[in-house]
Amino acid sequence: MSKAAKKLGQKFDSEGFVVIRSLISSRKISEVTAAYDRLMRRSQVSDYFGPKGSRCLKDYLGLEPEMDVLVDHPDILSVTASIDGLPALYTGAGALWYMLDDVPWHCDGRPGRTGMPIKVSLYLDVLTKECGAFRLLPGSHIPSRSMQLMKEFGVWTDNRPRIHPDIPRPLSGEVVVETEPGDVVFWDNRIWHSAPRRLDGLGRRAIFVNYIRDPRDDKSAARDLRDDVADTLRNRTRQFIYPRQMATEVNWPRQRTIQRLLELKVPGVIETNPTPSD
Ligand SMILES: O=C(O)CCC(=O)C(=O)O
Repeated sequence: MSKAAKKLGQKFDSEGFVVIRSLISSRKISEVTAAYDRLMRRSQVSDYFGPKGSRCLKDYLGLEPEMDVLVDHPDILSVTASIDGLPALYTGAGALWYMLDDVPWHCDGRPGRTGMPIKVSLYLDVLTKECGAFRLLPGSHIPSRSMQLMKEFGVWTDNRPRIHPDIPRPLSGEVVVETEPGDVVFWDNRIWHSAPRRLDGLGRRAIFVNYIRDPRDDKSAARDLRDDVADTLRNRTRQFIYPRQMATEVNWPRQRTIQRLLELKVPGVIETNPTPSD
């Protein structure tokens, strides 16, 4: 592993995130943005983060080739390989969001959970400190710190862990991640994070893609990966990660991921019956 990759992995492990500037070319971002705008016509209003009419689309693969290639983008996978030594595995989780609500401070899942999640965010607009930029608390992905935060400042809201609204903002130690289209944020999904809505009344156009580090020969981590995917699929309309069409395309990073997921006996890797075209 190169020195730069080692440094990146160390930063990710200690702080819980890395930002790679201009990882996706501006040409690709224009194509992805056009695909996003078309896809979001199928999105539904979601009150998951609040009542302001944010929109979300979960099962979006297989509808727009430009969006499909993003989950197996070689540059994204190569950053995950720098973090971990092996490319991370796409789990079928993630979503497209048009976020009109403030995303409150929270962590995804139970504070203190173990696991090896890497979440990727791509924001399709310029997001600044004053207008919609992502926030996180470095180091708060570490299970003991996460549990401590929950104990000191947390509250369960609708069964979800959040920082109590009475704790003064900005939080001590929070980092604001300003981004431009093409920048990619890699973050440990256990980290505590938030994002304010934009001030101009428009939504934050965001793409989130979830991966898990390759469990190698750790049997218990492989079981966690299978459970994680099974959980994701249970909450989806579709019961598979890759639509059949995507699984048959010549795309080496994708074929490698599929092969590895099958080896690990992950459920629902490929669609068994193709979706009728609509
Ligand atoms: O809107 C964002 O940037 C963060 C979204 C979020 O909280 C999540 O994906 O869990």
